[in-house]
Amino acid sequence: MLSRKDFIKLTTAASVVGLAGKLQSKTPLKKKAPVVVSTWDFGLAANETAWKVLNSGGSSLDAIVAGVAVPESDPKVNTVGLGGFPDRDGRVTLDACIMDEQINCGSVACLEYIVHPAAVARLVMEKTPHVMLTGEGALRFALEQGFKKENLLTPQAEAAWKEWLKKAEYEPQPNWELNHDTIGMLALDQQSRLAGVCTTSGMAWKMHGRVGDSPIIGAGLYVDGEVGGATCSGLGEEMIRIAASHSVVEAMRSGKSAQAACEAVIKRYYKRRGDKAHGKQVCLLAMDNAGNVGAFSLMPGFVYSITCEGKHEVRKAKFLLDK
Ligand code: SD4
Repeated sequence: MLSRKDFIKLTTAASVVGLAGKLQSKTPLKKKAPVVVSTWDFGLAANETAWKVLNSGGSSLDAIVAGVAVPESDPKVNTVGLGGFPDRDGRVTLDACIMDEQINCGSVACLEYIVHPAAVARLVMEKTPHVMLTGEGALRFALEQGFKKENLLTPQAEAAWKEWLKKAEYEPQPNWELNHDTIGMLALDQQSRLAGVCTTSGMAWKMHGRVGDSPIIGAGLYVDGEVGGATCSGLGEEMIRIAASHSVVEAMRSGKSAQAACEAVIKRYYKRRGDKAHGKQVCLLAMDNAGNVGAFSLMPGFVYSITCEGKHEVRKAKFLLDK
C-alpha cells in the first residue's frame, strides 16, 4: 500500500508535460502507454490498483473501474462512494460516468445505496441501449445487475451533516480539500486503448436531486481515442456551463497539447465568467492518446496523481489566479 506522504512529490505541471507539451497533436507522438492519471492525491491508491491491471496487460476499462473502486469503498474519503457527505436531507447520492476510446459511454446520477457507481455506469454503457440512468431507475438497474444495497452514510459523515445543519449555510465551500475531491481517472493500456471515469458524491449538503458535472458526458469526462481524454474536479455547475471536458478534448483535436488545451479552456472560462468565477474552483486533467498529460486549474491547490513506468507521483498543477 502506498503511503500518501511517501509519494507526494510536488512538481510543476510544466515538468509533467515537458517537451511533449510543446508538440502539436498532428506530430506523431511517442507512445507512453501504459499510463494512468487521476485527480487529487487520494488518486494514488486508485492508480496503484489500476496500474496492476494495466501492467498485467488488462484493458484500460477494467483498470479504471478497479482503480476508482478503491476510494469508492474507502469510508474515510468523504467525497466519493461510501462515506461521502450527504445532501442537505442527509441522503448520500452518487454521480459517475465512464467512456472508452470508441466514444461508448454510460452514466448514473443521483444513485443511492450503491458503493460502486462507476461499475454501474459501465454496465449502463455495456448492457443497456441508453447512456444515462438516474435516481430510482439507476438503483433498480444496479440491483438487477447484482449490486448490493448498503447504507452509505457513515457515522462520521452523519455527524458532519448534523454539525452543518446547525447553521445550514449553503454556499460553495472555499475549502476544496474538504468539499471537492471527485476522482476522475484516465488510462491508456498496453494496446493504447484510452478510457476514462469520473465518480463522486458531489457537493456536500447539496439540494436533494442536484446533479453535478461528474456524470455528464462532456462536462465531467470526455474521451475520444482519436484525440485523448479529459476529466474535471471542482464546482460542477461551472464545469457544466463550459462543457469542460469536451472543450479540452476539442482543443486537443485542433492541435493543442494536453497542457495547452487545459490552459485555454480555463482562460476562456474566466474571460466569460469574470467576477462570477471568484471563490470557485475549476480543475482540469487531460491526456492525449499517446499518454502525454496536462493539468490546470482556476485557483491554486489542484494536484493530480500519475503512474507511468510503475512510478507513482503526485504533481501540482499550474493555475490561473492567485486567490
Ligand atoms: C460536483 N465536481 O459534484 C463535483 C465535485 C467535485 O472534487 O469535483 N469535487 O460538483
